[in-house]
Amino acid sequence: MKTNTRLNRRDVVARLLADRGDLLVVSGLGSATYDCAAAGDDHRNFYLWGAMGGTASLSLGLALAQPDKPVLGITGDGDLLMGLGALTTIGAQAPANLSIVVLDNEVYGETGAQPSATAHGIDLTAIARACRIKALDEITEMDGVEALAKRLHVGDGPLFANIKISADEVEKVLPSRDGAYLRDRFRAALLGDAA
Ligand SMILES: Cc1ncc(C[n+]2csc(CCOP(=O)(O)OP(=O)(O)O)c2C)c(N)n1
Repeated sequence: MKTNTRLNRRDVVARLLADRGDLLVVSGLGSATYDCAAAGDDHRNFYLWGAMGGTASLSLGLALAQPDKPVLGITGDGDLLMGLGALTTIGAQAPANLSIVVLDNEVYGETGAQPSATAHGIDLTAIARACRIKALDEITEMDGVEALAKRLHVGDGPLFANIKISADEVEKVLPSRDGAYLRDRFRAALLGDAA
């Protein structure tokens, strides 16, 4: 059923990570990181606390290094817009195991909700398609999130999805901010004794 209410970011991320299997997750600075932590901290989450614009490129590197594992880069529209060039490299390299998901609230929420380019109609889905990335139609309903959650594991990417979410502020859920710790536990979870 269609609704006029924007999706809640916590509901969206909780659904995407509910049956995560061996999904490796890179989350963008700020809100996307809080959402992933709220869904349940996991050693296979790599939280980007800084490096605005870096989520898509870091996810690409991880996907190329770990071609047998599904990789999800999940971030805000502001973060993706800052590193938009990464989409061209993702399209050129075409890692089948990579998905980039944008939580598009059309603002730079963390710094006071200044409107981003998507508030002015700039179409990230069209940009991803121009980069030869398999972009789903823009998602505005939980049914679409449900379908996306399954696609993350299929391995026929690179996949892109822009999800329109509410710009309402939600409670901050802060995981560790110790970069060395986050790196080491991620490596150990992924590589075991070889880490
Ligand atoms: C290079 C750089 N510029 C600016 C900032 C300040 N900053 C932190 S979060 C943020 C907004 C992020 O917006 P978005 O990715 O859309 O996430 P939202 O908080 O809206 O979910 C900004 C501008 C930063 N951390 N790094």
